[in-house]
Amino acid sequence: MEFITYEQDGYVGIVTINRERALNALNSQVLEELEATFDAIDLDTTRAVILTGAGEKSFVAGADIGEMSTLTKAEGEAFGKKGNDVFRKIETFPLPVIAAINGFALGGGCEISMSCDIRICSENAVFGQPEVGLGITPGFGGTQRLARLVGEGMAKQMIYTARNIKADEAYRIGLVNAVYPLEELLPAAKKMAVGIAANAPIAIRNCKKAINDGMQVDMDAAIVIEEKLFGDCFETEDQKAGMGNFLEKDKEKKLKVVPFQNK
Ligand code: CO8
Repeated sequence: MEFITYEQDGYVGIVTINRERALNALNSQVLEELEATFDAIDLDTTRAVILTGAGEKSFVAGADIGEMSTLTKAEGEAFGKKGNDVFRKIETFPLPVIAAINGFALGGGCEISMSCDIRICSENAVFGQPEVGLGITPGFGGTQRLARLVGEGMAKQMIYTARNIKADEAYRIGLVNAVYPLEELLPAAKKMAVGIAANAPIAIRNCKKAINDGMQVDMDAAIVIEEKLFGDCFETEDQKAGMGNFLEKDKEKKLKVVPFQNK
């Protein structure tokens, strides 16, 4: 891998986009390496993933403008699909993914953060969808996920004006859950990931699926999705251990890692 580094810290996987000389902009190779990295994450020994960018200035400064500048209509659509496929993989990844946004999150950078489950950022983070200034639409899910996250009116304002917003405004509109001094961002992301990892892994996976799938359908269908995934937790070692620990008053007992494939 040239542009992605992966590190495993206990139950937590840390994926870093590492193309600092281009502010971690996403070209085809970065997207391919990102996909291969997520494909290789061991679902039996990992319980949460952090996605961040290398350096102190940028999370991801967007899709690579140089690479996009000469695309034909068909190639543009194919490039959009390439990004969308990877981002959808992250969005539907069985484990929670926390975006630790350490600087610029513009265009495809804002979009990849929105495919993660949880976004936290540093004080120097800048968010925006500058695409219309470049003569294109947000093409890695921005027209869809931003409206779902911050509401249609605010999403339209950000996309039509192409105006960047700072961390405090991103926090105010609910685009990020918390803002930290830069040096505290990764420790905060790790602390959150470790907290998630201490809970029952099958239950966490089912919660992610229930929320993701339920948000796409009406409430009658959504609660059926929840019922199925709730029922699915029973008879698992997670459920037996989780409730057993409570009933035995043994809160210190760690929940066993259950192989994902055998759930
Ligand atoms: N693509 C390629 N290279 C980039 C990008 C990018 N998105 N962003 C920064 N770089 C490169 C610069 O070209 C520069 O390279 P070099 O040193 O070789 O000249 C290097 O990174 C450092 O950048 P700057 O010198 O510009 O650094 P500054 O601190 O002066 O400015 C900014 C930082 C404000 C972030 C500035 O670099 C910038 O405006 N970057 C572009 C931001 C942007 O517009 N992003 C959106 C791109 S469009 C997009 O993401 C669409 C997604 C959907 C695609 C769908 C496909 C069909």
